[in-house]
Amino acid sequence: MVGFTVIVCPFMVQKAGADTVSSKESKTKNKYQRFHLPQVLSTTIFYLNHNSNMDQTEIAYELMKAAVSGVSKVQTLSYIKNTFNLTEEQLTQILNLCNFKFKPKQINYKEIASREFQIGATQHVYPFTQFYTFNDFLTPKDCQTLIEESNKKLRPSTVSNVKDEVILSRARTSKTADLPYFTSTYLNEIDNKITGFMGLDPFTGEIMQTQKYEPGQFYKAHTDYFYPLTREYKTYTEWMGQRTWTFMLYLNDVEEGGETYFKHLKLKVKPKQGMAVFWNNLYRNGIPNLKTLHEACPPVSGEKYVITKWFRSWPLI
Ligand SMILES: O=C(O)CCC(=O)C(=O)O
Repeated sequence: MVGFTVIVCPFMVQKAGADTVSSKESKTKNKYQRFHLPQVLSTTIFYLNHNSNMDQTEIAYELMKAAVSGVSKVQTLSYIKNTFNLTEEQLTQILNLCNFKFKPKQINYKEIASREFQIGATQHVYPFTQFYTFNDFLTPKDCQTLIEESNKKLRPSTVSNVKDEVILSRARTSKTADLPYFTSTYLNEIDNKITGFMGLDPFTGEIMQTQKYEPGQFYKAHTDYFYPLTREYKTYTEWMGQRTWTFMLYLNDVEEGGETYFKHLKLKVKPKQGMAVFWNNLYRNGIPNLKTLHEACPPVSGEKYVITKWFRSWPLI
């Protein structure tokens, strides 16, 4: 268990071997790996635009990019309406152009949970909780490139709220950078690598984000899933549904501190450059798993950069 400070870990650690990858699973992975996401996005909009003028098409493309990034419906629509100064009617027309899928009647959470990862993935066994690590997922060079990319775009980190407004919180003092795959070939390659590794539908993935912590900065205990039966849940899950898997990647070693602490698993993960940590936020039946509650401890000395990519339960396109 290199790279971990385990306070008390009562459960076994298990390596996932190549022979555990079923042929059905491999086919699913290959099917998804064929996608080139920016291309799919522009092709989709191209075929939808035959009834619209160029301006509408461009606005619809902007809307679609925000939506597939994982931005909530309420924030996306208000951003598009205000930026392009649209009436309600124009907004509706443009939204219709995107031809988004509706929420499926049933979501197959068992299928989402049924991941078999490539050789080298280590499963940390806890009852009913899927938690894994993978060393050297990215090279030090890629980590450095992503740090440099992120440094150009940092903004204060925000927290979720009912209206999905930009809200800062004393519980989260880090900085965030958005890394959308449709803005560069390089980011698309990295994003594809993550999505291919997870074997999930690429359009269930939110865009990658970097979180940067300076000494003393933190993100207090939180869950990545949205709490069902709350107004906030409705806001964030109307498009793309509940968060399912979290894929997290440490971009640098941290001199001291900066661990990710899963209090209910009694597990403290020490950042290690290139190492991925990924877990299912839900039980296999789709019910949120409180044991995935975690916090980002403040670095004591040295900075910390981590990439997060969240997956959802259904795709819009
Ligand atoms: O930085 C970490 O260790 C955890 C990050 C995190 O929990 C988040 O961004 O949701």
